[in-house]
Amino acid sequence: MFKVLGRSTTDKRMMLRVVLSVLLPVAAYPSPPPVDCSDIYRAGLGQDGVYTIYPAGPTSPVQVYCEMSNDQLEVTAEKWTVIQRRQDGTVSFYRKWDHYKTGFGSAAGEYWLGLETMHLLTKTKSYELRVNLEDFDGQQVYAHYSSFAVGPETDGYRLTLGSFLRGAAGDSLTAHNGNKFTTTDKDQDTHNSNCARLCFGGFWYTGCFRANPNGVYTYGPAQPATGASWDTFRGVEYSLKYIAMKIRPVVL
Ligand SMILES: [Ca+2]
Repeated sequence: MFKVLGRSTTDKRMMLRVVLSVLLPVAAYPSPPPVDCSDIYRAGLGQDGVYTIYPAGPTSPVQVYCEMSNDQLEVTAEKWTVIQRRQDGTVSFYRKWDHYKTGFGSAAGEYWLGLETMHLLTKTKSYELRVNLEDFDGQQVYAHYSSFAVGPETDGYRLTLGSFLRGAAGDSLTAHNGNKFTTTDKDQDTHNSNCARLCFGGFWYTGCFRANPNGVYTYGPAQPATGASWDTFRGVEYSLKYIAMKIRPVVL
């Protein structure tokens, strides 16, 4: 029976919050503002799409794509925040340090969220990573990692990756663990030359890569190895149809 009389003040506040979350426009959140897509989902917004998050506080909005739907086997309140996506070649990823730092592209399409935002996100919560891939034959695979974090700019936005957990894509990212980020104008890789220039992207290059998600979008076979590739899926000389990197808080 739905009991109205005798409801405690706390209950009434809860009800008010639920009603407000339904009635208020998308931009109006209870404080603190959402930091990632999990927060947005908890605020009552459950559709996949573009939302605004505030990893650096209420005055610094960032547009992001949220994947809210669950996999069949994964029913969890933690939702995916897409940090990188390639799908049609409409956005150039051959960019300099400042662009990789602040982000570029469109959250509705191809984009890079930005190293500073990735750092702010991953320093406050523990995140896991999934990379979704598709080739031009329609094969869809993924690689799932137990954790993902990006260090501060003063340490070159170094990548700290957990273990490869599962996924038919195989593990092409562990080789990049512990590396600083390299762009055409900032060489922090272990190669004699600059891997961003050699491979036409920006990434946590080593000497140079096993995964090149930010390489050139070139529709399949790519020689030399400059495409958007994943070695353990189609090899380094194949540019994939779709690559997306996404993170969500780890359920403890
Ligand atoms: Ca180098």
